[in-house]
Formats: sequence, structure tokens, C-alpha cells
Amino acid sequence: MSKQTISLIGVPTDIGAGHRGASMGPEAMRVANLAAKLEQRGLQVIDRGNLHGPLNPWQPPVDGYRHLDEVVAWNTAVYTAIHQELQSGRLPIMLGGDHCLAIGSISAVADHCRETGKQLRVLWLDAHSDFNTAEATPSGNIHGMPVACLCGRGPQVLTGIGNTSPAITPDVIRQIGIRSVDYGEKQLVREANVGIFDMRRIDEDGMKRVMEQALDGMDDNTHLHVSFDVDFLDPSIAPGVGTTVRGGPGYREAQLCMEMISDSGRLASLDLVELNPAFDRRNATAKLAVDLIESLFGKSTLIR
Ligand code: 6HN
Ligand code: MN
Ligand code: MN
Ligand code: MN
Repeated sequence: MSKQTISLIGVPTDIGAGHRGASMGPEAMRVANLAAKLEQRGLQVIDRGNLHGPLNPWQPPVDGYRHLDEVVAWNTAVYTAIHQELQSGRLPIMLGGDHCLAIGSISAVADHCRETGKQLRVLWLDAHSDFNTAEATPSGNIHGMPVACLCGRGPQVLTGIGNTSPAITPDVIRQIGIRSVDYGEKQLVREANVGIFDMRRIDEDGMKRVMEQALDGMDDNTHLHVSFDVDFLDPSIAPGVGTTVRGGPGYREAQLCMEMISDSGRLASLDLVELNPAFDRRNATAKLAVDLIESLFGKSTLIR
């Protein structure tokens, strides 16, 4: 079997976020040596450099959306880049950037799955459900809306990115680590019937049982996409994010989560988003993200 080729795509923007700084995420991941660490795992890595898009004008929301035009521009670029990497047979890692960029990446993954007859599964690792709409959002920040947009609830300029709208149906999603859902958003995720394994569930059943269920039903034909929002992790180990929520998975739980995804053998694309070096300490959160991504690609801590 030929070596798996991974492509890194930097998307240096905080256009959908409520704090500035996630635009520095891609470079922090490079400084933390992501490419070399993956190469040490026997993978071939191509760094495609950074995508380009509009600067952050830092304006208030208009009709419930902040920076909608700029969010569309960035996501259109993400869609094209990710779709091309997938068509070329590579495994794309999108280095965000804030989580609004998952609209572009997952729209590309979903189109690719339709083109190749693959079954899609999306694991959404996050403290938040990211299922807000213009009516439900407390902030207007579009990084709180990508899952809703992907499921067809949002402005046409975002739900229409890619070849099919909506890009996905809620039944392909499994959300892990959820502990902050806004009032109106709760109603929306219930209506859409999104598969949510919240922190209460992880407390009660443990990460092992939760991951078994989240990965259940996949087979050789499954394309597994992981959308990893760094605020999934407990802030005590991952301070480098703008939207920390206490009570997240610790180091061992996060490792187990990544190792079980790796063991599934189905990982085919990844977003690493919301890393914010302006909030970090000595790049510790970027280093932790690299460590966890190594586990996603098979660096096991098991002695067997
Ligand atoms: N993220 N639910 C909040 C909002 O403003 O809609 C926070 C969203 C955070 C989004 O971390 O990707
Ligand atoms: Mn998120
Ligand atoms: Mn296509
Ligand atoms: Mn989040």
C-alpha cells in the first residue's frame, strides 16, 4: 500500500469569531511542528500554505450575522481547496481559523462523498453545538452557526456553498463534549435530532462507551470527518482558545477519544479550529493539539 498523503491547508482568519486571534492558528500549528510529527509517523505531508481572503473589518452584526460577506468569501475558498485535495486522493487537514470555516470544509467533504458513493460520518468535537441561527444567536458570530448552516438552516449564501444544499443531514453528525448550548439553540438541536454526547453523558458512561456509540455503524465505505474545535478540551490543559468552557475532557480522556478514532481506520479529513495563540501560553495549546493529532494518526500510548 502506498503511503497516505496528508495536505495541510492554513486558513488564517477569525472572521466568524467573537475574539480576534484565531487567524494566527495555522502558523502556531506549524511552529509546534505538526508536519514533522506526522512525517515521523510514516505519513507523507504536503503543506499547501495559507488560503487568502478578506481582512476582519470588526463590525457589529447585520440582520443577525456578523461579517456575512467575508465569511462567504473565506468558506468559498475553503470549499474549493478541500474539494481539490480530496479529489486528488489526499487527506486534508484544515488548519483554522475559527469554526465558521467548517461550512466550506464539510460541504466539500459531503460533495466528495456523493461523487464517490461514500457514506459520511461527522464527529464534531466541541464544547458548543454550533447550531445557532440568526434568530437564536446571542452574538451574531457565525462560528456559532456552522452545523445549522450545513444542515440547511441559515442564509442561502452559506447553505448553498458546494453542489448540494443542504450539504448534510443531521443523522450523519455525532457531537462529543458539548457543555454550552444557548437557549434557542437547544430547541433547534432537539428539533433537528442531532446526535449529542454531552459532558454529562461522558461523566456517566465514560469516554470509551461514548466513542463506541459515536463510531458505531461505520464500515469500509465510511468517510469519517473530524471537526476538532480546541475548546472541546478542558481549559486547564488548553487555554489557547477564545471561548473556553470549564468542565471539558482532560488529557487522558482526549487521548482515548483520538485513539479510538484512529483505531476505526476511517479518518479521511480533519478540521483543527479555534486555536487562538493570543490566549495561549508559550504555544502549549498548539503543542497539545499536535500531540492529539499524532494520536489521531495512530501514535498509541498503549503498551501491548
Ligand atoms: N465555537 N454559542 C455561542 C455563540 O455565540 O453562538 C458561542 C459559539 C462558539 C463557537 O466555539 O466554534
Ligand atoms: Mn465550534
Ligand atoms: Mn464537486
Ligand atoms: Mn466551541
